[in-house]
Amino acid sequence: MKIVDVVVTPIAFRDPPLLNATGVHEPLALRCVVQLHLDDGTIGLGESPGGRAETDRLIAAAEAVRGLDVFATNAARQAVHDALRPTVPRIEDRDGAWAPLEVACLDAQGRLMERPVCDLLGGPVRDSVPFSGYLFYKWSEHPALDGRPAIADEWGEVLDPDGVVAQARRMIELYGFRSLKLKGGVRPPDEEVAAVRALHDAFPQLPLRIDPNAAWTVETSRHVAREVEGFLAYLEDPTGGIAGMGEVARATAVPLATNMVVSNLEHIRPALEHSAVQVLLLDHHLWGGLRRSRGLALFCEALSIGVSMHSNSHLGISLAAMTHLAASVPHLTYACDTHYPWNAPDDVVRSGALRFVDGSVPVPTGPGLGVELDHEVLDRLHRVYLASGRDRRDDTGYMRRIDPAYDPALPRW
Ligand code: GKR
Ligand code: MG
Repeated sequence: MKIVDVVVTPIAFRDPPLLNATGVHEPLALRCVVQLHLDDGTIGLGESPGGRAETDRLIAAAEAVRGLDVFATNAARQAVHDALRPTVPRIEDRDGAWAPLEVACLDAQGRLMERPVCDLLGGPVRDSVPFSGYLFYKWSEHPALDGRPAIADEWGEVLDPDGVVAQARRMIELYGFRSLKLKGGVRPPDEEVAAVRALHDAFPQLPLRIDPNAAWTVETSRHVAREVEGFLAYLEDPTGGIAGMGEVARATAVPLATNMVVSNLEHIRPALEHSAVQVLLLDHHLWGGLRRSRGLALFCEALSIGVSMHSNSHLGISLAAMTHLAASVPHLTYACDTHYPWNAPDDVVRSGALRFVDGSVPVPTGPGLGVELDHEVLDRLHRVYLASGRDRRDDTGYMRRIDPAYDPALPRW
């Protein structure tokens, strides 16, 4: 079965003002949707991070797979790398362009064989995949700017421990999450420790994690680790760099997790040498697709490194792919991250195939990813993208428009 065409559609969808260590989410998040057409009319879907550079790389990658057999994914990845290597030096960026194509190939293969993508990964080891409630400090609204009115959302302002607990309570009520992650690096570290402590007091049975995206020095990270030892499941990217993570790890029994210091194969050896990472977050968008991510999990299993999953603002094609992948990984030791609750109102997939039951997403059972594109929504989100004039994610630039003195330099504390 030949790939005869690949349609890449950049889209923009609503995102609340979620705070992180480098600024605040803009009113629109950017993604790309891939529709990969086979010669028999079958169409496979994929989703990737968006923006001008990402879209251009994806279009170039799509060109490289045109004419190839949809089952020849090893050769297709090679073709993408060969085509991009002269202009795209980072392997993560080349694999980032390949990843949504691999997902679309697997979706198309599954549709051809009338089997779920999970079956193409060896079949499920669980029927549903646990996700964690992803908590964020946030503003109550996107402030009025450029003559545009303020945009409020139903989640309100969250800037203190009580607000974090209230947000968690609502997330749990709506989705049934059985573990929680707080995006940190926003408030001074002792306030964030107070927030995770308040979460622990409110939900003593739930595993907790905090991720300040390297906003803390080694010393501050050690201090936080001492404060949370005993009740935190893991501490994610407390500080920057493999050596720094290693220094923190030596001082605490709390496992350190990362999606920042290990993001390609070259990082693995130094991470092991520094004993810097006890939990690795898979991300098929970064690591070149579902099959390579599954391979990474096997490697973690061999080395007794825990496995979780990273997320960024995303829609249902990605959620479906993440679910199929996680369902096929025996060594999934923590609930996966997902931003989906923040972005679900603008989903491009038809409702029905994806749902949360007690914090877990049942693996879609239809052929391929098991989700169908809503073409009306896709067209609308594409028009929103075009009208936005946006070409990249810029949390810092957006924050500086509201607070010109904002300094994104890390570590901050
Ligand atoms: O959405 O602000 C955010 C997160 O900080 C995201 O950009 C991170 O990539 O969730 C991610 C993480 O775990 O580091
Ligand atoms: Mg992280």
